[in-house]
Amino acid sequence: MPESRKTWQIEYINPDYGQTYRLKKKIISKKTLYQKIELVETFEFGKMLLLDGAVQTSEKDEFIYHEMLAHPALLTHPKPNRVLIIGGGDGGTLRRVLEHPVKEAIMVEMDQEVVKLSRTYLSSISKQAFEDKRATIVIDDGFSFLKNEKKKFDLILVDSTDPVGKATVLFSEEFYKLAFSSLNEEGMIVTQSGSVFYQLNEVRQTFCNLKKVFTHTYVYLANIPTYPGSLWSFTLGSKLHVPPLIPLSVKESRLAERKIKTRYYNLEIDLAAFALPTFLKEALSEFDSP
Ligand code: AG3
Repeated sequence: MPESRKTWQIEYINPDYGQTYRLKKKIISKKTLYQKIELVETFEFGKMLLLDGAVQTSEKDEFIYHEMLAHPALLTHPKPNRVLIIGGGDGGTLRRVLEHPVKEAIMVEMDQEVVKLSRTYLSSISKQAFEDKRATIVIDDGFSFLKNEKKKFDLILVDSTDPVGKATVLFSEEFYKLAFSSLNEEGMIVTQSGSVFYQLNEVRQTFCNLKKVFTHTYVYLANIPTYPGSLWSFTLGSKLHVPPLIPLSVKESRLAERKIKTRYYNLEIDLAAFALPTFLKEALSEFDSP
C-alpha cells in the first residue's frame, strides 16, 4: 500500500475528485450486513464516521449538519411532541431533537452496528441522547417501520446516507406519501438531500418528489466542510407552516423558552439558509407550479 493510502483517508466523490484527511489512526473497520463502517481519527476533524467510504460525520463539524437538520423545523413547529428520526445512528440528530421539549423521539436506524460503534466511540456527538428517557431506538428499515406505525408524528427528520444507492427509497415519492399520511396536520418532514455541487440532480429529484406530495416545499443550505463540495442541501416539506414566513421573533422566543444553545444555528442563519444561489434556483424552477 502506498504511504499516502496508509496515512490519509480519502473520500472519492467521483473518479476525478476526492476529499482527504490525514490520519492519526484507524480505529475500526467493519463490514456489516448493510455496509462498510469505518471509524478513524483525523488530525483536522477529530474522530470521523464513514459508511461505504462516505464521510457521515466528524467531531469537528457535526454541529453544523445536525443543528441545521433539526432546529429550523423544530422551531417552526409550535409544539413538536412526537418526532421520528430515520437513520441518524450516530445520535447527533437525536441529541438536537431532545434539546426541544419533545415528549417522544423515535430513532429508526437500519444498522445496529452504527449505533453500537457510535455509542462507544462518538459519545462527544450524541452526548446523553441515548440515555434520555424520551428516546426510543428501533433497529429497522425506515420505510417498513413507517408503514407499520399507526400513531402519527409531528416531525420526521431523514438523516440518511447520500440520495444515491441503497438510500434512494427514502427520497422517493412513495416514501413521501407515506410520510405525509404519518404526519399530524401541522407536520413537517426534513431530509438531508445531498451536495448542491456534486449531486444536483438528486437535489432536484428530492425537491420534485416532495413537492408532489406536500403543500409547501423548500430547499435550504448549510456549509459543511467534510461533505463533498461543502455546500449542502436540506429539503423540507410542510403541510401547513411556511418556515421562512414564521416571524424570526417567534423562533427567537421559542429558542429562548426552550433554552437551546447552538454553535451554528441562529436566526440570521435561519433566514439566510433559504436564500439559494442562482444555478440552484434555476435547477429547481422547472418544478415550480405554472
Ligand atoms: N448523513 C448524511 C451524510 C452525507 C455525506 N455524504 C458524503 N460524505 N458523501 C449524515 C449522518 C450524520 N448523522
